[in-house]
Amino acid sequence: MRLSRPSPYPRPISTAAPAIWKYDDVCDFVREAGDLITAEEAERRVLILENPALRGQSCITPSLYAGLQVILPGEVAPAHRHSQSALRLVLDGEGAYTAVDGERTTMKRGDFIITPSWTWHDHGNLGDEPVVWLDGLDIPTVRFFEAGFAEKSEHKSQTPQREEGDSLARYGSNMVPVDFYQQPSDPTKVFVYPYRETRRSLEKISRGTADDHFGFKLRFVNPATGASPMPTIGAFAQWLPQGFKSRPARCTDGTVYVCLEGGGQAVIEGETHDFTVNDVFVVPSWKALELNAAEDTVLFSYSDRPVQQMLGLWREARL
Ligand code: GTQ
Repeated sequence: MRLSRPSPYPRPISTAAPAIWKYDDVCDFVREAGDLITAEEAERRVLILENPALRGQSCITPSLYAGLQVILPGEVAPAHRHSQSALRLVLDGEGAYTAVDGERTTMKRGDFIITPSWTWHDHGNLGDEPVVWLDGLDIPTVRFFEAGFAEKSEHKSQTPQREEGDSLARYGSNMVPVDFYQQPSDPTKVFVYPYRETRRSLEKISRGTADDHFGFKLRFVNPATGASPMPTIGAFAQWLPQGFKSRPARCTDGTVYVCLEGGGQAVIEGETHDFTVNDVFVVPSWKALELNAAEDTVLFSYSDRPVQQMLGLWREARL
């Protein structure tokens, strides 16, 4: 036994550090990884973006994982499923697909694709160039709860059961099957949110008045419930018009940002990080973030916000 005072801090002091990964720099490592090992040998060939203050823990925030996955022409990342939920944000190259529970989707740059908990998934590259995407998973969250299961399929690739686009037509076109109902904690059956549509929405609303703190920011939802697409990871997209300078804001969800278009500066607790296309940066819990856009900029982001909200813990402060 130990006598100690269980003293909560007056406010969060994150163990994670702010950090940025410049795509130009990591690109060489991604290429090198492609030479060292095949996707099949690796099961998943991924460069983990490890938070510099959380060495050896394979996480970018205490609750979330981030990695850059690369798949070369002709390769297959074999089918498996696990308790951990995953998102993909396609960054570079064309011609890859990901298959989720029997339906393939062609991966296009900026597409936000999900593989909810315990769904079968495999990836393949039918094109003629390497394809790179960012993986975001809730690995540390599932590890915290000691609730993880995983299973490999006996088949390398899933045989498509439905035509490409079936899920989007059935669940993602402002309609759902007539007898289909879900709880907010159920993951969406829409497993791709095409960038073409995200961008069109952002561009359209950007003609209005920007929010002082967030510019034009939307959250991705399960259209059947209005809740987060997956219960453990929330995802967002925002448009910052050229010249926009946000006011600072803090939130309790440590957040991973990816620049899809444009570029500018992320000022985290007063420290400036220049970002441009495909750069990834992380803002730990309760660190103040200011965003400056040098040109019209699109940011994708993800965090554990839905978990904190379900637990009644989430807070935000607009400064
Ligand atoms: O694509 O299934 O980055 O299982 C880490 C674990 C990707 C995946 C990762 C995974 C995957």
